[in-house]
Amino acid sequence: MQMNNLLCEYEEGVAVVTVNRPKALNALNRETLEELLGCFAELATIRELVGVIITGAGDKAFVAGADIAAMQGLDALAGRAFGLLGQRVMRTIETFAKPVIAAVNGFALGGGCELAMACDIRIAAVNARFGQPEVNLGVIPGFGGTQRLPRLIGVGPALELLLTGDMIDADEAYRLGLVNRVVTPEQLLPHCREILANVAKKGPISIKLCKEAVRAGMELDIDSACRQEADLFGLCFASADQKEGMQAFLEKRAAMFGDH
Ligand code: CO8
Repeated sequence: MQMNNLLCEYEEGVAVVTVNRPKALNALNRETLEELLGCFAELATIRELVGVIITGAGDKAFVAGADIAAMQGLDALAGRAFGLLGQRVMRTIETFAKPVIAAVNGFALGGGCELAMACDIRIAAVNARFGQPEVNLGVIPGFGGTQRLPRLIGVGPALELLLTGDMIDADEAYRLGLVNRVVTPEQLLPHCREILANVAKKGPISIKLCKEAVRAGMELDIDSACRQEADLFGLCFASADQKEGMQAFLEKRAAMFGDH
């Protein structure tokens, strides 16, 4: 697939998707969002894919938001359509069958923070900065930020970030639970790869169903979510992974799972 705004490298089970508009601090315009959809559709066809890492080109920004220049002239209908496109991208990532890690290497603002929040795991470099500065621009977050931020860090801290538009550093993002870990810029991609190398050793069916149980369950009431967990737990017993995983444990050897 020909892409003007993304780099997608695939090697040994790991895809690294880099938003590549460094002159605009990797801001998301319509074409970039459409390329993200296309890229994830292609990645979904790679059977051995263990997981995806999303990062930004250059050493300054992960993604500094939706593209303000591209949004400036939109009317209400076009603004809504742009928001819906961004939301579709975030949902595609959130419901992608394999784990997706955000390697946040600089500014993650507005749509960039929303992109990071749609990923399953967020690792930040020490120079990362997070924020939802939409109120500075006379708008509100439109790629799911008003929903994912309170779900991730709680309503009070989320509202403070959303209502002030203030930027926070990586340590504060860690303190709030917005990122899983803070590492040096040099460690960022190697650390994300290490996480996926660890995932690669696990049962591929369990990984897929575990993500599904959490992602779909978070939208349900506790009884329905637990019923769904029981269904997915049951499904594991129809897999070769469960037979191999439990047999290997009892035989005191490492499990040999199939392809991811
Ligand atoms: N969109 C377009 N261009 C951008 C963006 C952006 N979000 N961010 C940076 N750029 C461009 C700058 O215009 C500049 O371009 P040029 O060199 O041509 O002048 C270049 O990137 C470098 O930026 P700066 O010179 O500003 O770099 P600084 O180091 O001085 O500042 C900042 C870095 C603090 C990140 C600053 O660029 C900034 O504040 N950027 C905007 C951040 C922002 O407000 N993001 C939120 C955007 S709104 C959003 O994401 C809403 C999502 C939902 C939309 C729903 C649809 C309706």
